[in-house]
Amino acid sequence: MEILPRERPLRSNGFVLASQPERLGPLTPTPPGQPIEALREQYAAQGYLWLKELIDPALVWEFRSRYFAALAHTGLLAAGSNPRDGIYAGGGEDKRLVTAKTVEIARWAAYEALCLSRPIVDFYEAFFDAPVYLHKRMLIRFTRPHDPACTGAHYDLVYLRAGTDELCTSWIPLGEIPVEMGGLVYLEGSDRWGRRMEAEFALKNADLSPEERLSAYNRNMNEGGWLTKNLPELADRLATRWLIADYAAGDMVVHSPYMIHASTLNENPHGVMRLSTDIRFQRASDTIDPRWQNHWHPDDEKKF
Ligand SMILES: O=C(O)CCC(=O)C(=O)O
Repeated sequence: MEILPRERPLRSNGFVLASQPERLGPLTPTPPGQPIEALREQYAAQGYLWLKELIDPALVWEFRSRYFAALAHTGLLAAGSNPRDGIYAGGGEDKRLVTAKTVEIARWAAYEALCLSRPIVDFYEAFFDAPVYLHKRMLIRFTRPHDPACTGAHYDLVYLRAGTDELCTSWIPLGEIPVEMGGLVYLEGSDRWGRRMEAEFALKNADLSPEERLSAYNRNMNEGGWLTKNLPELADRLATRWLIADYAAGDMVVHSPYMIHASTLNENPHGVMRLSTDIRFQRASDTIDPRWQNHWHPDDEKKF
């Protein structure tokens, strides 16, 4: 993917991502059919794998249709639009109904079945060389166009400190998510910095109570466990690039719990909502963070 000068600069939480080549670059795709040893090496070197064409796109589109159809009664979708397209009505949805329905969807067997579809489980069993566990707390997010709140820069272990660090997040686009629709962006080389930061936090947290030491919100962390919302400043400070991608239905990105990532603004001009899920896998025999052993609920953030 060539990073051409952009007509509209990428934005995140009100900050503009610098577009010069030393601060913005392409995420490296991994084509299908690579031997597992090569995938492990690439993951260790990059902190992520962008697995192309892993999942049957028809399954992904079917789930996207079902997801938005289930939310149609809330007023979220543009009148007369096809749920598969996920076109935002532009406002006026009943937020209470939206929350109730998304809590229900997080418990759907059909959602879990998608997350446990054969190619995903096969990949992880080969990658970990062991039977795997899917964390029960699975997140599925839709992003309204021009919603200014984007995911801030963070690494996932901040929320998962009570279990093994040998775990992976799968970030799965549920539909097409071109750069302009605000998919995940990854900070190049940041698995290394994430490990260093976590070691520093561990030292700073040493005198806290065991419960507080695990907390993403303790006095040594920023609000919400995020490192910052200022993505351009972080890339400058670490002299590195944000890596961007046009994600397709059927892709799955696997990232390490130390890899720093964030999201950008969904600027789709036709009102198309971004839909994605992020789920976590580890060896079934390793310690599991108990806070992740229940279905997602909007109030469960308090546990972290
Ligand atoms: O989808 C997003 O905006 C955030 C996802 C995320 O933080 C993750 O996959 O760990």
